[in-house]
Amino acid sequence: MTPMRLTAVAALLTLGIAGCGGTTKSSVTSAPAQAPASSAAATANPDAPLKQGLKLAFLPKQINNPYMTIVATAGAEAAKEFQGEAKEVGPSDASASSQISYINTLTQQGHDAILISANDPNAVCGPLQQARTKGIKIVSYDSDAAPECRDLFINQASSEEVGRSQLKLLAEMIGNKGEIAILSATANATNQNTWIDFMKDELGKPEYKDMKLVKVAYGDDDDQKSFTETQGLLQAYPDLKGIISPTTVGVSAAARYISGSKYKGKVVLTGLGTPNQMRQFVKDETVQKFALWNPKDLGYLASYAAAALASGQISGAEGETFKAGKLGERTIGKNGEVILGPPFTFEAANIDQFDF
Ligand code: RAM
Repeated sequence: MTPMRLTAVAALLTLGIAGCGGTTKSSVTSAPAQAPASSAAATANPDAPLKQGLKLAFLPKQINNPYMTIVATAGAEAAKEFQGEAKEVGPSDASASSQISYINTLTQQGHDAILISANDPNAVCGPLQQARTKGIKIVSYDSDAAPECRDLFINQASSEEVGRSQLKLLAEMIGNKGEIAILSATANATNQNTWIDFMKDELGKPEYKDMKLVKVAYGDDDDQKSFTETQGLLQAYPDLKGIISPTTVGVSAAARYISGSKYKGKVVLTGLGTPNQMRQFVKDETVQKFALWNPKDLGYLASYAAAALASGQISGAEGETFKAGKLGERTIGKNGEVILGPPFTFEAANIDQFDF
């Protein structure tokens, strides 16, 4: 690894360690903040050692998404550090009910913890509750399940910060003027929907009065559908000035479409992408700037959180702390949420320093 790359990775790690206060949409807009249900609260012992031989299972939105693979692979590496193991299983599509049978199977197999990026906050709730009655700890990561169905949510960044900063990034590049559209993942995805609500809220500020959101389209985190939806947006809205795609699948498919079309150089695209998927589109100047966090750190942190829960170090209550290996000590915030750190903006000047 070159010194430059090391510095950049260190910077991303530091961003992760520094963390930032943040709120989920539910704690901002919806009524009573409810503590995650946990019967272990009274018995959590911060000095308990991490148990050895823990069996963790990552259940991503879908398995054929490079972002999800990076997260789960890093989670498995973390598990080795505490002499445990983590596997990844999951559906090939991100539809609302696609994870249910996997939760049921993992429950029967008797894992110590299930880590889930939920395709729908409520569809998975019953099966997750069922798992909890068997003593299995539930950690949502990336995309939350309904808070009453999990012990902890490991959020990659403050949801509010992600949503507002995505809108600001696009606004800067189009001079705060013109029609914009969003190309999202699935219509039920907790994370994208929360971010989009904050984008809309940001758009309501006076400085964006000359910008108009004309459409939210859904590519379902399917590469081909995202590609076709991008084409559809550009044809239906000829005055479109910018697109935000807050999904690694969506933004890379949209970039691929735009790079080979007459819209290249005319329509600004930004969103959340992995540097490896976006590099060629930054190099060919289809995309100037996009954002993300370090997905490896997300998987690593989620594994340590699951181990701390399964070892009785924490119960999921606000204010509890646990040690997350090289990421240091972490504190549980409101609604059982632990935040990894702020998003990071990638562009031509820094993209070659990253390899994920
Ligand atoms: C996709 C998924 C994931 C999201 C990233 C940014 O890979 O939708 O849930 O967090 O994009």
